Order: sequence, then C-alpha cells, then structure tokens
Amino acid sequence: MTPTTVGILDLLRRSQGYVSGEAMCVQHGISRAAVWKHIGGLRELGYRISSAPRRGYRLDAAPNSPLPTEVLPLLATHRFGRAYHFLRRTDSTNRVAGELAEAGAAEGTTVVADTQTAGRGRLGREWFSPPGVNLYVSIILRPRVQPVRAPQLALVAGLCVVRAVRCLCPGLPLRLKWPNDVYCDRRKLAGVLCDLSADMDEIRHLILGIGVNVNLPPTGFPGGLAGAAVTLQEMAGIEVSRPQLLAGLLAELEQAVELWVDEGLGPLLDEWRHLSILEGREVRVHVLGQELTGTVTGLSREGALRLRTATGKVREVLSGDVTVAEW
Ligand code: BT5
Repeated sequence: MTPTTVGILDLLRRSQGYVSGEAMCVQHGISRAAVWKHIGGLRELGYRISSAPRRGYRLDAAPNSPLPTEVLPLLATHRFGRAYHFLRRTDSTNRVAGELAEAGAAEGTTVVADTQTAGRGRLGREWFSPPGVNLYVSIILRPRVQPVRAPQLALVAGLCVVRAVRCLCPGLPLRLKWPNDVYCDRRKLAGVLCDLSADMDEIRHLILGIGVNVNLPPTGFPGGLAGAAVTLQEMAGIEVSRPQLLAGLLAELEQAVELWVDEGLGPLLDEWRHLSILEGREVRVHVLGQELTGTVTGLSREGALRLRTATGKVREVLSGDVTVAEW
C-alpha cells in the first residue's frame, strides 16, 4: 500500500460521512483518476467504500484482516510489530522472518501472512493455514540468554496466546499442553514453532512463529483435523477481530519476553502450571527417537516436563512430543 493510499484511508476514517473526491485530490496533489485508482486498491484489500455522485466516498467497513493499516494503529508496543511485514500469501512466515533476521532485521520485526502455502509445525509437520480467517505470525527475537533456555520461549508464547485470547473472549476453557500447544475444549486452538539460530553460547536470533485458529468455520478443517482442532469463533460464538487479537498478542509477548529475559520462567510458572492440561496424566513422550511413558508430576523451574516413570524415577524432559494416553 502506498503512502497516498494510506493517506486516503486516513481521511476516510477520520470523517463521519462522505469525503469529496476533490478534497482527496487537493490533499494529495493527485488527479480524480488517481483517487479512483487508490479507492479501487482499498476495495481490493477488503475495505467497503461507498461512492455517491457529488458527495464523494464513505468508508462503510474495514476488513477483518491483519493488514498494517488495521494493526499498526492498535499497537501498544515499543518494538514488537513496529517493523511489520504483511504478505497476502507466502510459504511460511517463519522462513520469511528467518531470512530477514539473517539480513540483520531488528528484534521485534514481525511477519504476518493472510495464508501460508507451506505453514510448518515442529519436526517437519504441517500447519493448516487457509486464507482470510486465521493468524499466522512470526516475530524476530534476539534475546541475550543462553541458547539452552531457548525452548522456554514456546512456553512463554503459549501463555501469551492465552492471555491475549482471554482479553477478547473471556470465559473460554483455555489450557496449555506442554510444550507448545494452546487447547480449548480439548482441541488444538494454536501452536508455537521456535526456530533457533545460535552458537554454543549465544543466540543469533530466534524466530517465534505462532498460528491461531480464529474465524475458520468448524467445517473448514480437513478430515484429519476435524475434531482435533478448534477455532475461536466456534468457541466464543462471535467473529473475532484478527487485528485486535494480533495487537494484543504482540503486547503480551513484548512484556512477557522482556520479563523472561531478565528473570527467567519463574514469574510465569504459577500461571502456566495452573493452565497445564497434562498435570497428573499418563503420557507418552517422544524424545530424540525414544519413547518415555509415565505420569506428569509438573513443570520444573526451567520449563522441563517432570515425569514419574513406572519404576518410580522422576525424569525431566526439556523438549519432546507428548501424547496423552487417555483424556
Ligand atoms: C505446532 O507444531 O503446533 C506449531 C505451529 C506453528 C504454526 C505457525 S503459523 C506462523 C508460523 N509460520 C509457520 O510456518 N509456522 C508457524 P506441532 O506441535 O508440530 O503441531 C503440528 C500438528 O498440529 C499437525 O501435525 C496437525 O496434527 C496439527 N495441526 C496442523 N494445522 C493445525 C491447525 N490449523 N489447527 C490445529 N491443529 C493443526
């Protein structure tokens, strides 16, 4: 979107009713034909704009889309989202953010896509990323912490998703499944993917990727996910604003990540444990090709999953994939 298109949108937003084409021409030093082109561009992005002879143009509705023009005015952050890259379609926002990070992009740089053609989960799995309905976001982090702490960020991010969702949709039965899932009503609502680039003792950058199912109709999931995945709209019974949810999530993340860098997981642990769906459950954990079974006894201060095995030994797992034997 060009600065002139943004300026025209601003004019429309600030006016209660119609804005004359003439006023737009004068303000931006452009022709009538150019105004028409910019209005067309905004309509293509989903802005509903009426036009009436001799009265001009009126903004009737903005799209429920994480366009920069919708998200940036809502941002309450200092760094997160301040450099904001919106893509209508890409393979994976984590890949794009990774490239930007390699090229030196600042911490907090945020990449958002309306749809992903190769959205990634962990361990080569896929993230279903249809257009027009959900959130797919990746944020570049450069935390000054030891690389061994990096997996903790998935826990921090999951908690931030819960906090941001609660602000817009209070009362939902949101839970966290170690290490990186947000659940609602025993179905997966959101997932977190951290891509780490590090030396032995320093993190170069970390890409924090988050996918949230927002307004997809329940029938929109493919066969394998139906019954296992859930959306906010289905649970809350309302269409949820993607720009508001994203702005809220970025604010939660900026605050929580700063706290985590300074003080570790400690200040966040009680809330996390309270939301954990795994406490006391029989689980199988896949770690580096091995399978551990046992009962979850909690989370360590470092964010490791504590498991009591059949022999009574307590094991701590730093990262892995958990399957619950029985809900
Ligand atoms: C995750 O992996 O949960 C991490 C998902 C991260 C997605 C974001 S979107 C923005 C950024 N860019 C990317 O390319 N990725 C990140 P994992 O724990 O491995 O879970 C993957 C599994 O979740 C899949 O194998 C499916 O079973 C399930 N799944 C896939 N798409 C889903 C969806 N939209 N909703 C719920 N479950 C889904």
